[in-house]
Amino acid sequence: IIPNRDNLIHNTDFDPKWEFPRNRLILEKVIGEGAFGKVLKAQAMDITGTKGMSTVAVKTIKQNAGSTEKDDLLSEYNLLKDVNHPNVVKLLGACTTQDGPFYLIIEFAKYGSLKSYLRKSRILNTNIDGFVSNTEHFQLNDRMTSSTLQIYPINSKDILTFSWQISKGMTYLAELKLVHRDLAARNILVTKDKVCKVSDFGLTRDVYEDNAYLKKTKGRVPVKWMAPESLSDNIYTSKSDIWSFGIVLWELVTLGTDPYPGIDAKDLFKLLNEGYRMDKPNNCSTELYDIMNSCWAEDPYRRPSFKSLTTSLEEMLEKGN
Ligand code: ACK
Repeated sequence: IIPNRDNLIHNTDFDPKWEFPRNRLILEKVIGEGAFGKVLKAQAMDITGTKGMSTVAVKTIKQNAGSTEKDDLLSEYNLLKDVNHPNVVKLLGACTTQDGPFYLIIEFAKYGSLKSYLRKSRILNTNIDGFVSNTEHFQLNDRMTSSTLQIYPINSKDILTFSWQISKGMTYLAELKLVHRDLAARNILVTKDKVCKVSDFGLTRDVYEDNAYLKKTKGRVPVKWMAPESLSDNIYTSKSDIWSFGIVLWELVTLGTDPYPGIDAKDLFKLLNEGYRMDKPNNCSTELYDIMNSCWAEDPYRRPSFKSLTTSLEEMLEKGN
């Protein structure tokens, strides 16, 4: 189906390789909603060579969104075209014709974000002595009742496996010289096979030359995941992604607790400068805590690379600890 010619005039986002006709997309329901963006569950007919209907996720922006949000989604689209890795979310297509809103079509992750998956697992983990340090109340929503989804208690091997998968996805991105800038459990998806995929590339930027992206204006800033040099000088590199990965490890071990509990985001920079770091969570091995701490080295050059982290996590998995 060739989109109406009139809709293509001035449409610089149109890319025949990825364009998907709107009339082959059936939107089902909203599965995530932010201030400016929305994620919907949908069915797509005959998408990327798959015959028949496939369940997909559609990302779009709300009417009240400004140009920054639209630009972020478009930059996510352009970036996803060039990535292909089992631990990075897959682009399936996009609807860019001007007879409707911009839709980014990505693979559907049955278990949603890693953050919500970890928190749901708590219901089943609370009886395991000492496993959950923080038993905040959390309810399953209608999309994920325990009868429709098999959520199992998470053990330390699962935590290592998830960490290893995320590290592999990030190794791939770092090799492509891509800096994610918003690596956090909320931006990692868990598929039906319980595979973690790095997602939400709205803030990702290509980095050239000195591997640093200097953010011009203060936008949305995920302070508790940010490296000190990002907080002070807006410097983002794969080494600042490593810092965020350390926070993700902490989120994993604590089954989705918000980092730096009880600490106000505005006080964090000073504390970090004074050398403050989060303590070892109760159920965390010294080995894994050493890894997260190495990600939080003040000097970016003293932090490990994703490649070496992948190897360390792999060795820990082999040893079975
Ligand atoms: O944790 P969740 O249920 O899973 O809530 C968030 C919400 O949308 C906002 O990001 C969910 N979400 C985002 N992308 C996808 C996807 N590709 N497949 C399934 N759920 C998704 C996420």
